[in-house]
Amino acid sequence: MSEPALLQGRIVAAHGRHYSVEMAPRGDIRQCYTRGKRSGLAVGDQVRVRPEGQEGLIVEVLPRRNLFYRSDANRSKLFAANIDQLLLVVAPEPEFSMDLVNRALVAAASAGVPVHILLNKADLPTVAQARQRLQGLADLGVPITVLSALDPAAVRRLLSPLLRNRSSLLLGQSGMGKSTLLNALVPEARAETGALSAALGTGRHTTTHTRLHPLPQGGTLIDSPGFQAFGLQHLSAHDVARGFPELAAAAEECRFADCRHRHEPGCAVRAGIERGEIQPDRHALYLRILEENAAGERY
Ligand SMILES: Nc1nc2c(ncn2[C@@H]2O[C@H](COP(=O)(O)OP(=O)(O)O)[C@@H](O)[C@H]2O)c(=O)[nH]1
Ligand SMILES: [Mg+2]
Ligand SMILES: [Zn+2]
Repeated sequence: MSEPALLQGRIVAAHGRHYSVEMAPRGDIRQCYTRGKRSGLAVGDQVRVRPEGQEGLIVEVLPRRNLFYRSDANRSKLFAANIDQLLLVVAPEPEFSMDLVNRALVAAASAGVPVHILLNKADLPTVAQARQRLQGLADLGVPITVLSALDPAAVRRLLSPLLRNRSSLLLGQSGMGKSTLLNALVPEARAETGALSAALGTGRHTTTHTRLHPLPQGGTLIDSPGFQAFGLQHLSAHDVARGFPELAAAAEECRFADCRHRHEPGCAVRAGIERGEIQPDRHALYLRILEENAAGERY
């Protein structure tokens, strides 16, 4: 008996070890799974599938352009593979965490993925303050678009050129408006939106799965669940440094080549902070990530 031919497709949704795969070339969706304990597949992955009835077994993942993920001491959370850009969604209310934004920037830098910040809820008066909090990142060259997901026509006008023919990952804390933005761009997605329920933060309306949506103008948009933590345990000290290009640039002038920019004499990074050229919160986060990662290695 001959084996059925392998099919190829792209993972468009992930639920544990079950994946929805959009099959080439017709675009029909097939429910697929992996054998044994194998996980580590992400939305956006190109895979080869052995058909088994209506379902399929994923037997191979094709090489990735990139893989964007976070990792704590014990486990990794894969966000998406093969993306062209990260759309990092922040909002004034609930107040976004600068720490999480900076961590996402570090993960993106090490995955080689460009980031565009979307400051949502521009209709709220507190948006000016939120924009001010982002000025330091704007100064570092991170593009920022201010918009309101409640105005779908404006969202489409502002974002269409950015999204066309690219694969974009929407990422952000819960409540920032990712699903509302998705609905403005892909009305058929009908993503559930809503305030987080106060009790235990277990919102009925929160997105629980990562899902890829084709865009009407060409390209894809990936919606992901919110996150409250963003570990970077998978990054080496060198990778972490790449996420802080302004520190790396100053570090060329440190007296010691192996300067860790803590209390060493002749540290150009600390001098830059004193002159107001380097943001102290970014430097503090850099040290904190290195400390976390060093502690994680001991587990
Ligand atoms: N005022 C205002 N509220 C918004 C805007 N975008 C989303 N929201 C609200 O913010 C809440 C969270 O939105 P949702 O899209 O579910 O956020 P997600 O958790 O990031 O997917 C919902 O109550 C939305 O109606 C906006 O531009 N302005
Ligand atoms: Mg959502
Ligand atoms: Zn130094």
